[in-house]
Amino acid sequence: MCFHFLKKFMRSTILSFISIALLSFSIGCKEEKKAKSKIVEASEKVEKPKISVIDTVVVKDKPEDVETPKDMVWVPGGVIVQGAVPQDKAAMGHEKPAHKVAVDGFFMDIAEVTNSEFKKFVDETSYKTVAEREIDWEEMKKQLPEGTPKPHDSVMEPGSLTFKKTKSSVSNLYDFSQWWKWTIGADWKHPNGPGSSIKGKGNYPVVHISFEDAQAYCQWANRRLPTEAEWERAAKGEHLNSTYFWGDEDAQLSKKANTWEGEFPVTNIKTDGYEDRAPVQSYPPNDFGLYDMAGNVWEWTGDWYNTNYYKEMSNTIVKNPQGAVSPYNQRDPYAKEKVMKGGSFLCNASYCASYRISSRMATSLDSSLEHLGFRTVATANMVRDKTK
Ligand SMILES: [Ca+2]
Ligand SMILES: [Ca+2]
Repeated sequence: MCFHFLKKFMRSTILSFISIALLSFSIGCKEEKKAKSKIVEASEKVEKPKISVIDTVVVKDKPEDVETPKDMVWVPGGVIVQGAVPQDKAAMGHEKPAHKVAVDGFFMDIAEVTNSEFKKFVDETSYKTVAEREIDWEEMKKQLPEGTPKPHDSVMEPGSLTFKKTKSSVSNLYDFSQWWKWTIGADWKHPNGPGSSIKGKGNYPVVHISFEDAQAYCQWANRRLPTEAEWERAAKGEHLNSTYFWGDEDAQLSKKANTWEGEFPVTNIKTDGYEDRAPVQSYPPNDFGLYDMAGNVWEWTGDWYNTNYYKEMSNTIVKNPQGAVSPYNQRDPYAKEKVMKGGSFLCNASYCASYRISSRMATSLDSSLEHLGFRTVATANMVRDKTK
């Protein structure tokens, strides 16, 4: 196999495997504006959630018999409108239509899970993240068109996706391969690839975490990932009808969140103080005391990503919705993706503005990226069970 062919092959195969929700970038970004009609025409139906009750009686306040776990806060239950608010000009098609959901109160980590916290889990369990394992071709090919040939063994070594600034302006922001690089040796302990480290960065968010890795951590910690509805309820705080957790003013962004400032992906002017990840809690919290619900790193939710889900939800009020029953992305029928929320240090107004509350992206289950982490939640019952 000649080098040129291999290189091309790596791009088409490895990158689509890792899928970065590239789709998501395109869905979440400019291309979406052109593709609204296609989404409306999508033919695949979402199965109706089993719990489609019109029951809006929720657990609002923290039960008195349960102590708030360390480094968590109680997110009060309520009926909220999930999805784009009318004044949000950057809202994408898959954030619409907005629809009411009823969510019971729950506990949530005040911050993204940090390197120190993840290290404790790994030290106790010897867990190996997906990015640290050889690529499983049998799993990989399930997310690729039938007949896709197996890549050379040299590109099946453990690795993850890292971000590299471009040297000059990018005219085609759809082509993510210009700034995302498959990097052998990149993982949570080497977030920028071989030679980088997390030494002295215990209070930074852990990244290069796949969905499976996040779930394994949750199981160890007796927690779970939030649903998308829970995450959005938590992010809103008392700002129930705002674009951002602080209101609708763009001008406050630099003081409120770690995002990309300047021309993406070539110049970062760092008005917010950070070019890539920032230590957790570097910016003010939202109304509920939750930090970095906008920016810093994207956060996994437990919900399947299905491009038709919001449309199916528009005429009912579901209590504690668990997301779509099955994954579906009309742009990539092979993808099995979960929803992630909050945006990251790479989000920019010219591109995704994904630090907005209703913003969402999709990432395939086995993907890991240097801007994707997570935080955990627990119900009152989960905390009770743990303290028994
Ligand atoms: Ca920044
Ligand atoms: Ca975040």
